[in-house]
Parts: sequence; structure tokens; C-alpha cells
Amino acid sequence: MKITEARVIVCSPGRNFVTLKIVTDQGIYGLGDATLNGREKAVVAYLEEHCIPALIGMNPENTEDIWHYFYRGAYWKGGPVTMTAIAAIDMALWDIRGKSLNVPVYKLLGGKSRDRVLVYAHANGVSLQDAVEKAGVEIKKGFKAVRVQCAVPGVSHAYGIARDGRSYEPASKGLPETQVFDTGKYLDFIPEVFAGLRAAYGTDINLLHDVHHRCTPIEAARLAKDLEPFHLFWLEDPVSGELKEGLRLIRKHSVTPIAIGEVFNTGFDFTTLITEQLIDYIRMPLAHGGGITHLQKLAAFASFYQVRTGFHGATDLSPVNLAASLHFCLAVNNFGILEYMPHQDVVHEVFSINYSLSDGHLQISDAPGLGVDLDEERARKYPYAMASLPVGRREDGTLWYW
Ligand code: KDG
Ligand code: MG
Repeated sequence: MKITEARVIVCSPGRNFVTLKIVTDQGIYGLGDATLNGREKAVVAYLEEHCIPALIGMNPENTEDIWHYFYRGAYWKGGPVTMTAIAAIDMALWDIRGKSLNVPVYKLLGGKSRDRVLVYAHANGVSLQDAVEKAGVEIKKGFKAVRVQCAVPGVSHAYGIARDGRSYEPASKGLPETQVFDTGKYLDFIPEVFAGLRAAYGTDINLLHDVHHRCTPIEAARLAKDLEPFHLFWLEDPVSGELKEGLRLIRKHSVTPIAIGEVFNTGFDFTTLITEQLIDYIRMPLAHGGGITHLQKLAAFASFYQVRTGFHGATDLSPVNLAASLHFCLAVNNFGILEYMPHQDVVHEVFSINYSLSDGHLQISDAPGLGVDLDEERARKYPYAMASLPVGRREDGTLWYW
């Protein structure tokens, strides 16, 4: 088999998505998600200028060699743009492999380790009472796990909370908007939210919370310790991704499980965290972490240390990434949980999907390959529009983590 063509499709049904389509001489094509929220065009250029010309003529069955060609062969290894491009190539090649063998991708990754994939829903409250009620709505829908974010009294805008009652979407059109954060108020308030949730719903429901890189190590240690009585499923990104040593301080003070890595992009970002047992869940998604080929290795390595997967799955990752994640999560033994934020209906005008939700779990059909498709004609109706993630500032104006 030979790759005869590859093209990048950029569209914006409700939000921007970048998709790589690789076509073979046998008429089979594969899709890969190349969306990097707020930096979409950088990945488009990387793919079009540097990867696609080299892909033409390659045998798409050689996924391992092709992965190393684009990773090691580039000399400039790692980074979100490079690794998103490599991930899209890798995902598309696994899609082709599944289609050419007429099997769903999970059967090529070891078959089913479980029947369905546990996902977590989102509850974003504008007040403590609203957060408790919103979590209740998700629990009623059948979710077994809910991530809860809450606006902090006295802080003008908090991470995860949509301003106008719409569902939360991380990026907004144009240049970044500014959000303000006050660590002291946040640290005092969040334990109250989880006390309220446990009082309302007891201990059966799995609760998660995303700190979104905003605490210093000692602040994060305090939060993890204060949240201990409420037995979170995980506390996510308690410190910034660059400050990996900060996780040591958290571990010294608390047994709250820790998830990190939605902004990491290679397995090398995780090796010390895993061998030192500083984390419990890997957040790096297939789409930003080099795809199935690389995450398979990281998951296998993590399994020796009983660290599990908990992939990022916000709406800025396309249905192609979600389908690939479902195949992966069905197959891998050390799966933990998968984030699930439903895409707007308009997304499914462009992407046809083969997964469905019931009882707090996602299931995927046995369609060959990844099983999702993209209608290029409909995609053209939704042209790219620049959008950005917010920037964070402290109340005195100092630029801070978002
Ligand atoms: O693109 C960035 C968003 O997906 C991210 O901010 C969402 O933190 C996030 C999460 O956990 O889903
Ligand atoms: Mg997050």
C-alpha cells in the first residue's frame, strides 16, 4: 500500500477543528485530529510544509517507522505543534490499518479489556448552590463521575464557568480575553463546595476538580490536604505543568489522587512523575501526545507503576480524537477514566460518529478503523475563524496561569 495524497481540512462548526486526511492507492483513507486549541494554523503549516511532502509514497502500514521518522527524524523533538502533527498522522494511519483489515482499531490494540468506557461529565456552577444543583443534573443523567468547577465569591470570572449560561467552551473568537484569579479566595472556598457535594450526594459519586495550573506547590499541597476528607477521584493540574518538582510537595502532604499532563506532549514528560509515583492519572490526550503509537508505550510503562490513563477530552478535541480515545480506552488494561464534554450538534453536521453514551459510559461500534468520518463539503460551510484561549491575571494585574 502507498500514500498517494494527504490534505488538511480546517473547519469551524461552532469551534475550530483541524483534520488530516491521508489517502492511499487502494482507495482507503484515514483521518487524524490535528486540533491544537488557539494555535490551529501552526499545526496546519507544520503538516503542509514539512510532513505531507514526506508522507507521499510511504507505506501506511509502517506506523512504527513513520512515527520515528517524524519524531526523531525531525531532529527538533517534542513540543505541542510537532506532537499534534505526528499524532494526526499516526491516528490516520491506524484508521487506514483498521479499514484495510476490516476491523475496529481496538481489536488491533489488544481487544477489549472492558465493555464500555467510564467517562466524567462537567458541572460548572455560578455559586455553591448552583454547582451542587448542576452536579445533580449530571448524576440524574446517569453519570458516575462529575468534574465540578465553581465561580469563587469575590472573583470576577473563574475557570470553567461560561459567562452567559451557555455550555462551557474554552476558546473565544478573536484575541484572548482576560480572566482574573485570586488564590486566597479560591483556596478558602473550594473545600466548601466539595463538602456541599458530599452532603448532597453521599460517597458513591466520583468527584473531580481541575485547578488548571493556578496554585504554587505549597498552595496546591494545602488544597489537596483540605480536600482529602471528600475523597476526590482526582485533583487535576494542581501546579503548572512545567513545575514537575512541585508534585513532590503535594505528595508529602496528601493522599488526594493527582492527574496531570493535558499540556504535556511526550512520554518523556511523565517518566520521573511515574517512577517517583508522584501522579495517579495521565491527562495527555492522543491528539497532542503523538497518537496511539506513542501513548501505547506510555500506558504500558505507566502500568508497571499502577498509574492509569485519564485522557483530556474537552470539546476542542474533535470527534476523531474521541473515537480514537475510545478504541484505546477499551483496549488498555490500566485505563482509569475519560473526560467527556459533548460536542455541539452543529459539529455532527460535519463529523459523523459511531459512539454513544449510556449510563455514564461511552460505547463505540465495530465499524472498521476509527469509525468516524468527515463530510468535506459540509466542512466548507464553516470556515476557520481565529479564536483564543483566555489569559489569566491576578487581581493586581500580574500575568498568571490560565
Ligand atoms: O484547550 C484547553 C482546554 O481544553 C482546557 O482548558 C480544558 O482544562 C481543561 C479540561 O480539563 O478539560
Ligand atoms: Mg484540565
